[in-house]
Amino acid sequence: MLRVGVIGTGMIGRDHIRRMTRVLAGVEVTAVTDVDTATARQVAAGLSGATVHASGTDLIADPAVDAVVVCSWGPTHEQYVLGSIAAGKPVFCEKPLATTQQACLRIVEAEVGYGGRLVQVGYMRRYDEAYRALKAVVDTGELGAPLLMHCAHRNAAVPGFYEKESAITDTAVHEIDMVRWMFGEEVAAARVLVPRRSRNGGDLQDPLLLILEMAGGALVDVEISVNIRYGYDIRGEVVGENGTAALGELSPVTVRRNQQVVTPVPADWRERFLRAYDVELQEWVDAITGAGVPLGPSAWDGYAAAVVSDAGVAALRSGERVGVTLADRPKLYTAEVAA
Ligand code: NAD
Ligand code: ISE
Repeated sequence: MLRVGVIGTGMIGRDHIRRMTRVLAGVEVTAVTDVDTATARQVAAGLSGATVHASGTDLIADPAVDAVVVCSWGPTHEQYVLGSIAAGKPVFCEKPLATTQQACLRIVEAEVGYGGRLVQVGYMRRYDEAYRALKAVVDTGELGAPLLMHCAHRNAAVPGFYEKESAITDTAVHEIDMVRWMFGEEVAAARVLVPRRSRNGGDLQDPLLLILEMAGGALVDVEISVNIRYGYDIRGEVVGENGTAALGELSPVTVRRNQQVVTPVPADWRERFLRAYDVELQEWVDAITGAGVPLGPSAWDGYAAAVVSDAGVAALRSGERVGVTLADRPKLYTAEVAA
């Protein structure tokens, strides 16, 4: 049984605790912490015998914690991931790995210094049935070379702390990771086009159109709309030389009634990616309890996503095309996405 400590008991922290205690096998939550101590205590009250720690640092040091799950706000991730590496404990960190590429590189360097993989980043789309099916089609080569991918990432609404750049650093960062994985190559450059502003978004520039140039020449466009009200809608279509392939409609039911056809749209990411998060964390638990090494998105993937995300932010600010330059990839990550 893998004994996990969870840092951050907000929305996704509670959701991951629910799945680790009620859905997944081979894992128990033995410790929690949150700067909002009342929330952590409330969550622990629903668990059998979980310790509430005063800080993430205390939780990492707890001998009853074999592995750490970081679900606190992005700017706190670096500290807890570095702390886990220093303690030699596997750490699953929600995206983003850290909020700057420099911080991500420090994590990569710490892991390389440790001499083996300990870090996995929460890019759960790689575990989604629809994305996996889409990648399987692309990998057969039956579409020919991929030329374009059209994506839409639509949120019904976003929280108050969401800032101008969050559309790229917090939201489109999922597509940034996904296209590196989908095409097995790095992103070479980013551009951002700014359309007319939605009145639903207040001061935010919403929507945005992010254009990614892949190293192999394919172009990816990502519509990022984060106040679209009608629901949480994730789309993706690959255009190849001989055909196209798209994520399917995800609702298991369509209702025809009163001269209308109604297909439900998920409310948010918890509903849309429910199964993907389950598979992601179950595979992580199995890998850690098995060979002791995580197999999912690595610290290098987290770093690469941060560099592209920074390029996207620079492109948004300047209106220019911004190239992506990655550091040399350490040998520890050589089996990863080809440059
Ligand atoms: P949230 O605000 O609901 O929860 C974050 C929690 O972290 C809060 O309870 C806060 O008090 C706590 N916290 C902040 N600083 C802390 C610290 N130093 N130590 C301990 N606890 C601390 O936010 P959320 O929506 O749950 O997001 C948390 C993280 O998960 C973010 O990095 C976010 O990007 C990521 N996330 C990922 C997905 C996904 O689809 N993979 C979805 C939502 C959120
Ligand atoms: C949130 O943090 C997530 O990661 C969701 O998957 C994404 O859709 C949302 O835009 C982010 O704010």
